[in-house]
Amino acid sequence: MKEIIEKIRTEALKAIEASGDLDTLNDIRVAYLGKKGELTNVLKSMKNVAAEERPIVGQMVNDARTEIEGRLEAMKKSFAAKLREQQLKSEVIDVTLPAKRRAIGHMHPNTRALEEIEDIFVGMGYEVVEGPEVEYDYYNFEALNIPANHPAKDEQDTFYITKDILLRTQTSPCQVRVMEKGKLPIRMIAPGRVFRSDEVDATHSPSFHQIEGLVIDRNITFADLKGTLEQFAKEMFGENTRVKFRPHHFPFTEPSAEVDVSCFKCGGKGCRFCKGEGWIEILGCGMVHPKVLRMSGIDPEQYSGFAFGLGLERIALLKYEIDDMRLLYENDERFLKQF
Ligand code: 2NL
Repeated sequence: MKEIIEKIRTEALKAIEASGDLDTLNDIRVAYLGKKGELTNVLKSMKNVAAEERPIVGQMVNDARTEIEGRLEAMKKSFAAKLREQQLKSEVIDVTLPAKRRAIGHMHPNTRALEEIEDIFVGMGYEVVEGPEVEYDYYNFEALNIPANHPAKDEQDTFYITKDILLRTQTSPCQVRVMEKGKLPIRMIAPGRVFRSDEVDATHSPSFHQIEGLVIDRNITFADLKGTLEQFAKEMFGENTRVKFRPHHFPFTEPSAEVDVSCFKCGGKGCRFCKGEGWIEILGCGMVHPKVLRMSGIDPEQYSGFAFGLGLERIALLKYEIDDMRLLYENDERFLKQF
């Protein structure tokens, strides 16, 4: 009997030393110490042992059991320690590594140009007024003296929604709505998105932005228009900027003009930037046509006014020296962050 117990003890201890993981340790516990385990079986066969031997055998079984349990526990602890060590190694975090940079939003060149232009006109006492992008044909064309057969009304240039409703092709409808209200004098700019059925290229897009200006009061003359736009050009492009008014035609103004500024790169000598011209076109303008005033309920005998319109993208491209309008619509962060 003693030999059997001794054999079980050495076998169990050998198995424990040879085991490689917690599962095997558990199997060993069941095989030797479990209800049907080998040591337990020894106790069950005590009846075959002589009575005076029983305490000694019992003591041996208990000692073997205690020893095996001790080794199992020690082994378990060493496995847990090894596992922890592995985890610490594999999950190590280098807290000195630089953090990942999160891309944050950036001011768009259009917004920057818009805010500069707004600041200049607000500084001259103008109000900023916005209006709907979906408009009546009346406000977009009729009220601006653009008759039904005018080429600007061509369906190829305008996005019509119904016969009478369209996407505005300019922000003038916003100004017409203000004139209709009849509160005079008016000193306003109308910035906003406009739409034209254009193919996309370096200088065209079906959706772009315009800023129109309108001043109506008694005794407003072309001199007021010239002075205002000259002041604007100097504030926008630098105090040495000169302006040139070239006669032009718009249905809603009479007389009308296009305005060039002296090239702010070469000062007017002619360079690559102004294509050797020395001048760069920036806007169109004129004295509000008497018919336009009358249609909106303003008496052209009492009041006169001037108006102008400029393309925001065009100004942004010029001012920030961007050579392709498409860059303004892609919102590539690598492009935007340069402004
Ligand atoms: C251009 C020219 C212009 C206007 C817009 C206007 C508005 C009213 C009455 C009269 Cl309510 N005129 N706007 C006047 C002259 C020119 O825009 O080349 N825009 C891109």
